[in-house]
Amino acid sequence: MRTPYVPSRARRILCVYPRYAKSFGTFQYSYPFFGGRVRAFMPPQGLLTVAAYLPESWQVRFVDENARAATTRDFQWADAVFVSGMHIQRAHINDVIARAHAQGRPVAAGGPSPSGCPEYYPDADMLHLGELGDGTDRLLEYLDTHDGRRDTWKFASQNFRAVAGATSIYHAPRWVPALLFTGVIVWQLVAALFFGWAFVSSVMAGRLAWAPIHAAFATALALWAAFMITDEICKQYDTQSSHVSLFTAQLLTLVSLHLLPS
Ligand code: B12
Repeated sequence: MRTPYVPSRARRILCVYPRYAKSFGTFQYSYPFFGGRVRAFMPPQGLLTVAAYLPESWQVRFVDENARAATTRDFQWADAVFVSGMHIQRAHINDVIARAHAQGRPVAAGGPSPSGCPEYYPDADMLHLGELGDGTDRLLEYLDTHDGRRDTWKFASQNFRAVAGATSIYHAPRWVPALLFTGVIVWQLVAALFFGWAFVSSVMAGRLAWAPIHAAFATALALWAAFMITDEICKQYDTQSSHVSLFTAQLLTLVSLHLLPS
C-alpha cells in the first residue's frame, strides 16, 4: 500500500535500522552455526513497511545495521533519515540520529520505542507515533515542503552526543549531560591553565618547575582516569581505548620529564 499523498518534489530517504542490542530475543549465539551468513534474526518489518509506503517518485536507500553500518556518504546522499527500533536499541537509535545530524540531515523516528516513549528521543526532528496512517501522510507532506533541519545551534563536538547517549540509558533529565559536559570543559580549562603556568614558571626559573608541572599532570591524568571509570560504568567501550591512550601518553610524558637529564 502506497501513501495517497502526491509530492511536489523528489526526495531521497535513507532508512536505517539500528543494530540489535544483544538480548535473549536476538538469538545472536546461534549465528555462528550458519557459517557467518546470518547476522540478524529477522528483517526489520516496520521500517520496510514504511519504505514501501513512500511516494513512488521518492528514492529510498535501506540500511540494516546488523548487516552493515550506514556510512557518512549514505547520510550525505539523503534528504531525510528514517529510523525505527525497540527500547533496547535506544542508544543505537540515538546514535543514528547523532550521525544523521552530524551531516545536517533531519531524522524521523518511529516504531515500537519512539511510539511508546517519544521522550527517549529528544533530538529527533520528527516523531511518528503508532501505525502508518494520516500522521504518516502529514510527515511526508512536511518533508516534501521543507528542506533540511530547522535552524539549530550546530554543536560541532561529537563528545556531547556521546555523553547524552550514555546518560540517556539511565533516564537522566536533559540538564544532566549538559552539566557533565560543562564540567569536563571546565576541568580541561583548569588543566590547560596549569600547563601554561608550568611552562611560564619553568621558563622564568630556567629549570623545570615541578610544583606546577605536577599540578598540571595530576589534573589532566585525573580527567582521563575519571573518563575510564565512567566508560566502564556506562558501557562506553568504543571510547575507552582513546581515553586509555591519552592517559598512557600523558603518564609517559611525565615519567620522561623525570628521567630526562636536568
Ligand atoms: C518481530 C519482532 C521481533 C524480531 C525483530 C526483527 C526485526 N528486525 O525487527 C526479534 C525476534 C529479533 C525481536 C527481538 C526482540 N524483541 Co521484539 N517483537 C517483534 C514483534 C512480534 C513484531 C514486530 C514487527 O515486525 N511488527 C510489524 C511491523 C510492520 O510493525 P512495527 O514495527 O510496529 O512498525 C509499524 C509502526 O510502528 C510504524 N513504524 C515503524 N518504524 C517506523 C519508522 C518511521 C520513521 C515511521 C514514520 C514509522 C514507523 O510503521 C509500521 C507499520 O505501521 C513485536 C510485537 C508486535 N506485535 O509489534 C515485538 C516487540 C517489538 N519486541 C519487543 C521486545 C521487548 C523484544 C526483545 C527485547 C525481547 C528480548 N527480551 O530479547 C528483543 C530485542 C531485539 C533487539 N531489537 O535488539 C517489544 C518491544 C517493546 C518496545 N516498545 O520497545 C515488542 C513490542 C513486544 C512486546 N509487546 O513486548 N522482536
